[in-house]
Formats: sequence, C-alpha cells, structure tokens
Amino acid sequence: DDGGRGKTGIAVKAKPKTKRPSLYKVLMLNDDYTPMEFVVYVLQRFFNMDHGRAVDIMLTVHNKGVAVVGVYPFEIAETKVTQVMDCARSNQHPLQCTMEKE
Ligand code: TYC
Repeated sequence: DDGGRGKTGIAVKAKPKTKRPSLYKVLMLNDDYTPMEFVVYVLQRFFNMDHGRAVDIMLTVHNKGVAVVGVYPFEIAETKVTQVMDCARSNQHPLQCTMEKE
C-alpha cells in the first residue's frame, strides 16, 4: 500500500464517491369510473396537496390521461403507491397509481 501517494509520491486525499439516491415519479392514471372527489381526497391525504392544487392535478389526469403527482426516493414512492392502491381497493375504485424512475 502506498498510503494514497500513487506513483508520484505526492499525498492525495481519497475522495469517497457518494451517490445521490435516485428519484422516482409517482404517476396517477385516469379511468372512467373513479369519482373526481375521491381522487381529490387521495391527492390531499397522501400527497399533502391543498384542495385547490388537488383539483388542478386531478383535472390534469382526467384530461391528459396521466400526471406526475410527486417525486420521491424509491422507498417513499413505493409506500405512496401502496397507500393509494390500498385506499382505492378498499373503496372499490379502479384508480391506478404507478411509479417510474425519473
Ligand atoms: N375520469 C374520472 C371521472 O370522470 C375522474 C378521474 C380523475 C379518475 C383522475 C382517475 O386519476 C384519475 N370520474
């Protein structure tokens, strides 16, 4: 071991490579059956949106078919998707929520 001096004999500090965690987009998908008010409720409850923003995003999904509702590290994104899917299922709505790497 050369103690970080390499071939030159000059001391250099080792630079530990740190990786930022990858971020994941959480997407909400449109369907023909889930009531608008339910989607607004879900966006407020799980994505901490105020009512106005939740209505806005819900309408974007309704009109465009899909929208990003949040961006999180993997585990948090996964938890959000599970929470939304469990809540939709409990209420017998076909609402779909997925995630993809940013
Ligand atoms: N398209 C639904 C309706 O007309 C409303 C809706 C909006 C459903 C957003 C899902 O992610 C969604 N009742």
